[in-house]
Amino acid sequence: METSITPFSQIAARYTASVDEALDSYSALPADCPPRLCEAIRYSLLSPGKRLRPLLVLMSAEACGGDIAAAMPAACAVEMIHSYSLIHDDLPCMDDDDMRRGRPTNHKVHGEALAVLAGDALLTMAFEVLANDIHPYRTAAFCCLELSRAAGPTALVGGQADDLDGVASVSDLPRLEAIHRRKTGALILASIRLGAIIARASRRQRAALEAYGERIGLAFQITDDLLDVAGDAAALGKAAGKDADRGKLTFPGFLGVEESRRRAEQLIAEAIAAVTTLGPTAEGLESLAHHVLQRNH
Ligand code: GRG
Repeated sequence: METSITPFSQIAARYTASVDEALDSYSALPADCPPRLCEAIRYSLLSPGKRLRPLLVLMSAEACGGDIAAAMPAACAVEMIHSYSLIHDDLPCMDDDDMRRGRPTNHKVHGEALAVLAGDALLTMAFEVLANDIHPYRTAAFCCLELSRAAGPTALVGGQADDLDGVASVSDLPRLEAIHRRKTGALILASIRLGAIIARASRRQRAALEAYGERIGLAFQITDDLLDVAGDAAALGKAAGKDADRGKLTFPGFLGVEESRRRAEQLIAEAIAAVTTLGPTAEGLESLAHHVLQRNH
């Protein structure tokens, strides 16, 4: 008998419309926010990204028997942080990119100053959303702590700082992995932990999710590097081949394409093995893990 696996796009569609609706509502800011700033915020926040991190929050909560609606503010908060980091990453003083998600980058449309402020606003809004909309307050405080650590100087911001001067100084694979664990992995892991916190996951559930999250984060970065080598700019919505142009050290640069692919496959297999212990409620996380390997953008 053939076993039918539900395609990821179909599983993701169960969540993305409500995530987009919630992001739309959170960014419909009152008149005290200057309209130009509001437009710049919404330009990036509502642009068509994969919503991978919000999906991880919601699917992790669901995997632990939690309520998706209760986790939605946290799903939006991580997307706000992600969106701010992309706006700032694209600035001329950082990666200087013209295209993101198939559209001109925020500063190309709104100007550099407003793009910086839109990023600042999103970073701040993320914590307001958690503090205001996660209940009870104690859970909100845990969520704020988790997200602030993942977005802060020892994780996202620190990883980005290292990456900026990494062109010259990264000389070994463990160091490259350490940078990506902070720059990309920390927010992915935090997304999973937020879902677990809100769903009041047990110690056993948390351990399975941690093992999953660590592997997914690294595999995601490896496939990101592979797409930069071999991806199609139209599907990516941004230029391909930029890492090599900038002399950036990447996983394919260290390991070669074949070995990088093999490594990503192994990480994904381990991630899936960890999360299947949670039973059928982890279907979404399993499907997302397969998708990380198969994605073309
Ligand atoms: C500026 C503090 C600061 C941090 C920037 C996000 C980031 C750190 C750098 C982006 C560079 C990059 C390509 C990193 C690889 C992993 C990554 C974050 C990819 C983009 O995430 P996706 O693929 O994007 O989930 P979408 O557009 O689908 O949301």
